[in-house]
Amino acid sequence: MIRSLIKQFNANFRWGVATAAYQIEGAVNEDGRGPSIWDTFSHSPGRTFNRDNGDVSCDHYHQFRQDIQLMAQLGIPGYRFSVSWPRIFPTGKGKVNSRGIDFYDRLVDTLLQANIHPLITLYHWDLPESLQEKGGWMNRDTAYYVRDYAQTLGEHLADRARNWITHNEPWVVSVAGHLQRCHAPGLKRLDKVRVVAHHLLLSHGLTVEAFRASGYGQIGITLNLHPVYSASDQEQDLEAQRLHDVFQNRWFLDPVIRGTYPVALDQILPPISDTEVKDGDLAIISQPLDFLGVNYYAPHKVFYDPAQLDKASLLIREDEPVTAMGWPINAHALTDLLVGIHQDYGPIPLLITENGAAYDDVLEAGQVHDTLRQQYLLSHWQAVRDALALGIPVEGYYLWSLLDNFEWALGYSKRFGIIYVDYLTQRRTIKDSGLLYRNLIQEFREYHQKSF
Ligand code: GCO
Repeated sequence: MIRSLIKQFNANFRWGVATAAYQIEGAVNEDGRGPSIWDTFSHSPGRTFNRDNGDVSCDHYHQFRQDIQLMAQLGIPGYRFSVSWPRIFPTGKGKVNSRGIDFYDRLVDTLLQANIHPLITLYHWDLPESLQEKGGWMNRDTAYYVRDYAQTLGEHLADRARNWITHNEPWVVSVAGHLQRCHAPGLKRLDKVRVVAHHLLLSHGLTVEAFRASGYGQIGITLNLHPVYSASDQEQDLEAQRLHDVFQNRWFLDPVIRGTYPVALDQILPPISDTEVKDGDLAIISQPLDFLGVNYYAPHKVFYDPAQLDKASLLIREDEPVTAMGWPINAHALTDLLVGIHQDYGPIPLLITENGAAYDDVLEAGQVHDTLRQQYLLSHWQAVRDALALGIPVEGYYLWSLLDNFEWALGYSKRFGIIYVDYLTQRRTIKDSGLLYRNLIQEFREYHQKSF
């Protein structure tokens, strides 16, 4: 099965795993790190499951050598991680905290010694709390502080780390953080949500510009994208499909790749003014990228619901297979998504920067038999193969996640790792899915060695 699968992946295909700083590092008060909005949010009553927070998490800040050792043991060639901005600038700007830089220096060096290539996300949601006090993403200045922070990281790491992602899922930051109140900073600002998104995108563009000027390597952005299907072929459901696609996907794809906001966005969200989108902003936002990062977990099937901003609600049938997140499992939709992006947005190289599944894993006699996760992964690797066979330029796949970790508002209740973490002892156990990934990568390597 695996052998026939890997033939479609060329020798340069990048296999990897992904994590994010606040979800794994812990050590929130160490070496001069400042507080982030996720510290504040997770320490506020009622915000996270079980009042869980990232104070200790997987303690990766101290355990990173062991974690890299585990990756090496599995033969994983690529690692996507994010940098904690408040470790570098405890208040978001001003004087660099060199102990923060030192940690990522050690991390990158240790990865390279193990022959693992870093892919660094600059912003995976942990805004320094001091900047939130000045309006956070509602304040245009934040975009410029991102660029300065990014530039600092580039100066220190780009001699060794050559692959960068500006943002992870700016849709989630905008909507979950500033409309639905379920993520930090926990606001409900319908009047500001488009401004928030715009500032996120502006910071992306400014960072790309700075990295190009300094020659820091390859850079792209990661979006959470969902192929959208209609629950029926009735006119109203089709309208819901169209608007949901604009809201969920095109709100971010269009400005980044085409330099425009979709016109239909005005039907969904209050308009944004010319003083907020300044002349030249969209040109900055839409500079050519080296790749588009795609996070894919599940499709959205929608029906017409006039109560929603985008006139769409998700339809999940009771008998449909879902993961522990309640997300429908549909690997074919990943192929559809990749084909659709390619058709609509042109030949930009695609990197799958996240894909994976949560299940209620059980650790028994030192093993985790996560059969359902293995099925999920296999079917999604096949879906990537199918896209490659259709000529879609997919260049890599980063599995979410290396470790079980802090799943944001859901705390430690959801396990996404291919490595099980016992949070009491910090003991790691490779799950069966980890062994499957090892086999895939090993077969891939052997196949390509033979073909040279
Ligand atoms: C996201 C983030 C990850 C999540 C993962 C599972 O997509 O929300 O990038 O941090 O943990 O996607 O929900």
